[in-house]
Amino acid sequence: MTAAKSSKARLEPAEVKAELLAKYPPKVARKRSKQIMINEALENGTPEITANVRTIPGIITMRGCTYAGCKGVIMGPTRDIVNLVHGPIGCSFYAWLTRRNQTDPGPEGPDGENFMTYAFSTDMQDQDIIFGGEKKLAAAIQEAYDLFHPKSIAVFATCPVGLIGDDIHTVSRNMKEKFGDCNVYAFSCEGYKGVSQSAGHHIANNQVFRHIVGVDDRPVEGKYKISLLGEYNIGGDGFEIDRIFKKCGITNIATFSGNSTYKQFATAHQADLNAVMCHRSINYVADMMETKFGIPWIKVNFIGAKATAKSLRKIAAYFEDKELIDRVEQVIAEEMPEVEAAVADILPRTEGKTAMMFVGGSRAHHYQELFSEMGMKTISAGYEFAHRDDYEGRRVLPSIEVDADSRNIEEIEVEADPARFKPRKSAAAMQALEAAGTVKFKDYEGLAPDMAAGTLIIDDLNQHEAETLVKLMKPDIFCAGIKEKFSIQKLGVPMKQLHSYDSGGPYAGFKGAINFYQEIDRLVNSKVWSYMKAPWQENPQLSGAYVWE
Ligand code: CFM
Repeated sequence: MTAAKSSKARLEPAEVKAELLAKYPPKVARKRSKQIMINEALENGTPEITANVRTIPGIITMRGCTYAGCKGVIMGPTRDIVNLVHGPIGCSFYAWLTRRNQTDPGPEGPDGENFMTYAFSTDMQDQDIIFGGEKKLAAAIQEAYDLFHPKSIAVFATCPVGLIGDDIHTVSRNMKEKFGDCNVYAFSCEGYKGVSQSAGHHIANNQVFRHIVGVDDRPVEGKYKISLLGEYNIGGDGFEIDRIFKKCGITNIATFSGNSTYKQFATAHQADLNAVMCHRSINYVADMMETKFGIPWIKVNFIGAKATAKSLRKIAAYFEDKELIDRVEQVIAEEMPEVEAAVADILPRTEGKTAMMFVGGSRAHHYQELFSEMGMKTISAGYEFAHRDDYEGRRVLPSIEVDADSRNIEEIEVEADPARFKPRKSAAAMQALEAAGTVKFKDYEGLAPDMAAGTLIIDDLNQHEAETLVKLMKPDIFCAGIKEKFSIQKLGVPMKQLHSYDSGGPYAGFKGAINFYQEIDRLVNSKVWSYMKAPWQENPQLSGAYVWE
């Protein structure tokens, strides 16, 4: 690349793609090429992207592991389940409260059950690896039970547990029977089980569905009962969404799993609608609940003020109740003026600026709503571990190849519950709602159709490509996670973590949108990172180039 070419105005997307691949050996370049897509609107959708495949060894991926997806993401935010990690202490320590998922002490007050601040681990040692760790696990479950008398204990397997073959499920079942008043179950979520944390989501979904959802039939009161699936209360997002639901008169029985409790999951089968926010992490539970209990699901998004209004309207339209429809309109009318005033304030400083976001399996899509409200364009985005349908829409599901890595993850066979299956709406009523265009069931369009033609969509971005991309396209802001943060800032570009939010939040809902506008305005208009000059830029210690083959 020559210096003259580094101006973002002159680089075509195909040239950027070629630059990203230029340093790879040919075989690696061929593989990566299929995960880098130049977006365009085709007659029947968008181009096909390769996703949810193994990262090529040697590449520094942004991804996490299966254990992270199960223990950290899905089960981490529930406050009154003891999460006991069977494995070496590091797996527990590094999964401990780094995601900024918040919780509310709940009706029991600040002394109520909240185990999130503890790191429970069996602290496996060499001798456990050699002689087996089942006895140690049983003792740890017993110790947690004696100390806290929790309603539930969840056991998580880390890599060595799978390698030595400890039977964590039998140990858990035996302890559950022994206690009688504590639900104990285990997750075979060894880090290596899948190609990313996505496999961990699936494993967690299966066990939550099998062991918790529907175990409590005590009735939950409420006129419009929903559950919110795939919202994890990072930076208090769930608090803001719950505030809005409450104002609308909507009862949120359970959030999976931000700010949640065991009882919420146990009673979630009583909802009349499942609203799915992060589809990637929780779609399995939504599908299984529909089959077993007859609860339909719709896709929602509470990231972005307009998206929030749209999602509320969808929920109201589903219930087909004038009182709720009017109430939702009233809430939107009350909330929007403050949002509009905030947009008017920041727009002159943010309009026309560019953003890139590479996050997980849904936020790289959802956050584009907030940026477009600020007049900012997303020039490149992608997921770490999403599947093709998250890019291209649910309609591609039948054409996704199931490879050995995916086949490795259990698919539960679910049937309608003989006593409790109750279709919430007739097939005709659901069709009528879809025909009216207000509600679409079990559907989502994916990230690609929402992005402009000529933008770059990149799956499983890595360290090398992130740096190259930023150097070539010079976005005004780059959004990703802690592993990317400092290398991007060293390139002189502001960086915002969209996993933990660094600090601050909420960014969901109406009040969250205002917080986000102000934070991004501050970041894209601060010049501080452009003053950065790394010492090696002036005084290089090494010179030369890599030569392949
Ligand atoms: Fe769903 Fe998430 Fe995400 Fe995710 Fe995650 Fe997360 Fe994420 Mo980090 S559940 S897929 S596994 S929205 S922890 S709250 S921010 S990568 S985009």
